[in-house]
Amino acid sequence: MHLYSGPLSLFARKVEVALAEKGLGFTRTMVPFTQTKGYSPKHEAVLAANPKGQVPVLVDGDLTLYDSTVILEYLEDAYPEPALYPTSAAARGRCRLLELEADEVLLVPVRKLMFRTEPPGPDAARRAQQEREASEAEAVIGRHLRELDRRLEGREFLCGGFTVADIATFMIVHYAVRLGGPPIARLGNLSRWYYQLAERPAFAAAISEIAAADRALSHPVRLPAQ
Ligand SMILES: N[C@@H](CCC(=O)N[C@@H](CS)C(=O)NCC(=O)O)C(=O)O
Repeated sequence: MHLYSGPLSLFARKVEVALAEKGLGFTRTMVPFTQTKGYSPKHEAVLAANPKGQVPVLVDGDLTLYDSTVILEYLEDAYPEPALYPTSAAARGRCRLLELEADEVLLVPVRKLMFRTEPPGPDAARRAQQEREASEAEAVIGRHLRELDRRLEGREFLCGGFTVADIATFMIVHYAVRLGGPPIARLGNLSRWYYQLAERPAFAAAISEIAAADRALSHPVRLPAQ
């Protein structure tokens, strides 16, 4: 299998973690990314494979797929062991919804913090406006994190065993933390879950590569005390 990934793409990291958790080998192309130009100019193979021009793109033999959720579902169908989804229809539905909440709901306010890794431009008023919007977004993120903390009360994972819901939620929580979002230390259930996942080799590798990419590419973010 071959994966088109990005150094700071949380969606591509979801796929990398799923591949590693399933013990599947793959080769990888890291598409170019900078904090000033983003993914522009886009990688030709990604443009050819994905009308949205986004990573991740996975090639498995003569099959080419894009979108992390579609890719994770394919991996489960094609390589079922170890399973990354629960077995019952209801539990699978809940698990998919939690993945969607991470990828599409919590992403919205987390996006508002992403300017912090860009080099500060000369326009101080714009930066101040971005910081005001970021603090509104942080309030939304804080509420979402407290809800996750409640959901994890008495639970090791978000839906039964370890699933794609944990992978997607971990990635967006990790991005919120890395972008200077609300600290998770006082949320006992959430931080226990987060640090346990961070020790799994697939997650540890992703965290370490994201940190290396930040050192190489990103403006340093001042993180609040945890
Ligand atoms: N829903 C898609 C989102 C993919 C996505 O947003 N990819 C970003 C990197 S994290 C990208 O390639 N952005 C470039 C662009 O949108 O032009 C997925 O789950 O794969």
